[in-house]
Amino acid sequence: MAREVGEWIDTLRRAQRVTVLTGAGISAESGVPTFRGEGGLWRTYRAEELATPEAFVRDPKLVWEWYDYRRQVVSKAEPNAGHSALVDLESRFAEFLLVTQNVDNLHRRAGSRSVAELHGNLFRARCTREGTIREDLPCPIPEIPPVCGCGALLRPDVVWFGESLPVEQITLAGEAARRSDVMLVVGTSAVVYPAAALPEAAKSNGAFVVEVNLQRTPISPFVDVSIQGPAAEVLPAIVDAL
Ligand code: BJW
Repeated sequence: MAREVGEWIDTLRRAQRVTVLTGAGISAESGVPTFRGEGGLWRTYRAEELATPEAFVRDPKLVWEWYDYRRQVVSKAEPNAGHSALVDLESRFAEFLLVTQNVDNLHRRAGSRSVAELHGNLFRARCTREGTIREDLPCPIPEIPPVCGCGALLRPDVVWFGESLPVEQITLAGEAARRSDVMLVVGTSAVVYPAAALPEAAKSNGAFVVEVNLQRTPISPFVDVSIQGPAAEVLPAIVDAL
C-alpha cells in the first residue's frame, strides 16, 4: 500500500484544486450495501427495478419499503475511516469539492462540508404535487407510503433513472472536475451517467486521476493510478503519506 501511494503522492501534495467523486463503495465498510455486486439485492429486486419513477407509480408502497429499510440501515451505520480521511483532505487544499453519488448522508455526518450530492438524500422526502421538502419523517416511517399534508404522496428526494440531476449540484461538480489538478474516484462502478463522465472530463482537462476501488472499472484504463483496495484503508494511507 505504502509503495502504491508513494509513487504519485507528490502530485497530490502540489495540487491546489482537488475533486473527489465517491460512490457506494466508500460506505461499504460502514455496513451499507452497494448497488451492484454482492449484497446488491433487496428481497429479490435489483436497484434498477426500484429506483425509477415507473416503479414508484406502479407500487409506491414497495418502493417506500425499500427506502425505509435503507434509511434504517444507514441510521444505525457510522462513517468509517475512509469518510474521515476525506474530511482531513478537505482542509488541505485551496479548492476542494467532494462530489458524491451516495444518498446516505455519511459524508456530512463524518464532517465533510464542501459536498455536492448528485443523487439526493435518503433523509429528505418531497411532495409529488407541491414539490415541498420534508426532512422530519420518522425512521422507521409509521405508515407507508407517507402522505403530504396536502393529501398527495410523498416520494424520496432522490434521483431515479431517467430523471434529471439537481442542476446546481451537477453544474458545481462539472466545473470542479474540469478545474481539478487531481481527482480521486472512490468506490464507484462508474457506470451511471452523468456522474460516470466526470473522471473523463477531469482527465481531458489535464487532471491527474486516481481511482480507489476493490476492482477494475470502465474508467481504469484511462486513469493515471488505479489502487485496488478498500477505501477505509487506502484513503487514510493517502492522508498519512501527505
Ligand atoms: C469498493 C468497496 C470498498 C465496494 N472500497 N471500493 C449515457 C450513456 C448511457 C446511459 C445514460 C447516459 N446518460 C444518462 C443515461 C441514463 C442513466 C444511466 O446512467 N444509465 C446507465 C446505468 C446505463 N442515467 C440517468 O438516468 C440519470 N439521469 C439523467 O441522465 O437524466 C437525463 C437523461 C435521462 C435519460 C437518458 C439520457 C439522459 C439519473 C441517474 C440516477 C441514478 N440513481 C441511483 C439511485 C439513487 C437513489 C437511491 O440511492 O436509491 O443512484 S442508481 C444507483 O447507481 C445510485 C448510485 O448513486 C449509482 C451509482 O452506483 P455506485 O455508487 O457506483 O455503486 P455500485 O454499487 O454500482 O458500485 C460500488 C463500487 O464500489 C464497485 O465498483 C465496488 O467494486 C466498489 N467497492 N466496496 C472501495 N470497501
